[in-house]
Amino acid sequence: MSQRVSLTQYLVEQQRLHGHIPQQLRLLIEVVARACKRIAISVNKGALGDVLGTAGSENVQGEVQKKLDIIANEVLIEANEWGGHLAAMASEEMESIHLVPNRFPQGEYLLMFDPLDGSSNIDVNVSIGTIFSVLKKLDGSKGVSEDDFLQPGSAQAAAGYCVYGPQTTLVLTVGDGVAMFTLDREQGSWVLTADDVKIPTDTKEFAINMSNKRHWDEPVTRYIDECLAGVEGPRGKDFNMRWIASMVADVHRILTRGGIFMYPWDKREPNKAGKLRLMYEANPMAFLVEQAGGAATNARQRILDLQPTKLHERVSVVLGSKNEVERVTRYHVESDAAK
Ligand code: P6P
Repeated sequence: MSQRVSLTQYLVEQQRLHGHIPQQLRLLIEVVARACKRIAISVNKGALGDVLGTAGSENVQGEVQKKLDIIANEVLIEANEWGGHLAAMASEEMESIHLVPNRFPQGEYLLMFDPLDGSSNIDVNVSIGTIFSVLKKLDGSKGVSEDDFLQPGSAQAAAGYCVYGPQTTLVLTVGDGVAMFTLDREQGSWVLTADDVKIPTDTKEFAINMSNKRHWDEPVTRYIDECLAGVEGPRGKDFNMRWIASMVADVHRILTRGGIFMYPWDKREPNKAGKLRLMYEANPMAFLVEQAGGAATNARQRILDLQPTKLHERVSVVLGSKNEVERVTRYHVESDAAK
């Protein structure tokens, strides 16, 4: 990519070419991108800043909050409150929605985020990230309530993540393909480094937490055992495994070179559909993956078709290279039909 294209130039060009990035959405994306730059500064401080370790509190998920979870959440709230593009926000770190205070102009968009995904990796210097999803407020709805957020992932206006790794990279879709922007630290600007990102339809690389194997449902065990059987087995090829325990990093690898990511339902907590959250993890990642030619299901249905019933709803996730996701989904459908 010869000529450097900034995030703003990219968004203006997308608006000129495709006309579906209204001013408010463009401002929203640029504000979120600026907040991610601010979070990256805190992440990169590590032990040199007061950002490592736990905050001594739990979030609505019952998870111990890391200091950076809270810092990142506050950065996103403060950055997005005043611009006039939002009506409300929702976060993995907050039990209920956060309304834009009346002293600020009210916008028409709803922003959801996991401010710092992969927190268990913070203290060991492994890639982590921020995930965000954008919806429009339902037409004609008076005020804003949690119900306004309960829209299927197919309604998203935009989605993306920022991965804080060897590079700080913002990955974005507004419904017309996937683009990647690398942070130029000297200039402090986002530079377009990949557009029209495509996930290969086949892969030899799977990502799953193997330590949960004894808890999996039969179709998951069948699929992974076939991968492990390698070239002598039914797949006729050897597979590699990766598990970073940071969804953002695993998805970034899949967007970059293909693969399949699975966090399926398992017997440990049978009443929970899965570990990952639908509104601000599965939906934005599913939007990105589909826009890059991949697939994303809950092992039976397309994730973007799921009708949410509550803000912090959990879901089983199978996403990545289309042919592999379809195979896993088929195994679940066949298993259900045989019951
Ligand atoms: P486990 C991080 O906590 C996260 O929500 C995802 O980013 C990641 O894929 C998953 O949980 C890791 O879960 O059970 O392997 O620690």
